[in-house]
Amino acid sequence: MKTKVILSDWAFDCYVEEGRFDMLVENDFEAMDDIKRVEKLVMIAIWCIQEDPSLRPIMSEVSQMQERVIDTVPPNPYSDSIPAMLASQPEGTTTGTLGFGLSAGFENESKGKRQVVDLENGSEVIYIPRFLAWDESWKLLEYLNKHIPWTRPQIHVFGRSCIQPRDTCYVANEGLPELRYSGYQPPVYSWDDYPPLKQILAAVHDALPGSSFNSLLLNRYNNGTDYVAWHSDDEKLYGPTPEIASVSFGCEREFLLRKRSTKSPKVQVQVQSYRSAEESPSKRLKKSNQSDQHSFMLKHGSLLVMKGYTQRDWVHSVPKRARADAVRINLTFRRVFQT
Ligand SMILES: O=C(O)CCC(=O)C(=O)O
Repeated sequence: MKTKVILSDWAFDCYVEEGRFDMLVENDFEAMDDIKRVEKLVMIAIWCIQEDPSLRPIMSEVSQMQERVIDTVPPNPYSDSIPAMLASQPEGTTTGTLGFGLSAGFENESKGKRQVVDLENGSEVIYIPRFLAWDESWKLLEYLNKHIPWTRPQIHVFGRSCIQPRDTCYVANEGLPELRYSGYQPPVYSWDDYPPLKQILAAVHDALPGSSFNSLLLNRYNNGTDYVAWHSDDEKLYGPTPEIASVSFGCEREFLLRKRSTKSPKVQVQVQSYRSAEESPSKRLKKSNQSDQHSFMLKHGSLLVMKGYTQRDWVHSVPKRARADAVRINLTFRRVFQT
C-alpha cells in the first residue's frame, strides 16, 4: 500500500514538475513515441485515485476525458532558480506627475520597445516591458489593491476541490455570456464602478489597433506562494483565436509558456527567456535555441499579448516563487463573443 502511495505521489510530482511525463516512461520507446497519450492517461489515473471517492470520475466520464485534453494542472513546486523581485525602476523611465485623474496624462509608452515572439503555426506573443509609466503604474496598483472587490473562490481543478491560489475579480460588459472556469462562475462587476480600469482598457486598445475587449479577469498574487497553474484560456466564449492582453503591476513574476505536448520522444525543459527588451538577443538565446518553452519576467507596468492559436497550442502559468514577497496585480483583457 505504502509503495502504491509513493508511486502515485511520484507520478503526480512528475506531472506537476514541468509536465515531465517522459520521466514516467523512460526507456519505453513505444510510450515515448506517444507522449500525448501518456499525458492523458496519467491525468486520468491521478483523477481516479484521488482521496475523496465522491470526486472520482465514473466510467463514462473517463471515456469522455480520453476524448479531450485537460490542461489545468496542479501547481509547480517552489523554485528559487530565478529570484522574483520587487520591480525596481528602470533607468530612463519617465515618472508620471499626474494625480489620480489619469486621463490627462495617462502615459502610454507602447510606442517604445516591443518584442514580437513568433511561436509558429499561427501563435504569437507580443511583450511591451514599459507599456505604462512607472509612477502611474504604482498609483494604479494602490488603487486596484484597495478598491477592487477581491475574492478567493473555491474551485474544482483536476478533480480536486481547492481554494484558488490567488485573489480574483471579474469585470465585463452587460449582457455577455457568463464566464465559467474550473467549476466557478464569478460575479460580474461593472466597468463604471472602476473608472481607472476603463482608462487602462483605452490604453490597451490604443496599443493594439483592431482590438475590442469587453471583459477583464483580474488576478492578485499576494506573495510568491500565490500562483496560477498551467492552463490555457481556451473557453469557447473567447472564440478559436482569442487575443488576450495582460497588464502587470507590482512584484515582477515569471510568466511561462509551454507548448502542449506533442509526439516528441523527449520533453526537453529548455527555456527561452525574455526578461527585458534591453537584453541582447545573444544573451537571451544563451540558455537554449529550442522553442517549446518561453519565459517572460513580467515587469511593473508591462503588457503581454497572446494572439492567434496560442490558447489552442500552448499553455501558460505563473509559478510559485519563494522569494516573491510583494503584491502583484495582473489584468487580463479578453473579448467574449455573443453566441
Ligand atoms: O498573472 C498572469 O500573468 C497570468 C494570468 C492568467 O494566466 C490568467 O488570468 O489566465
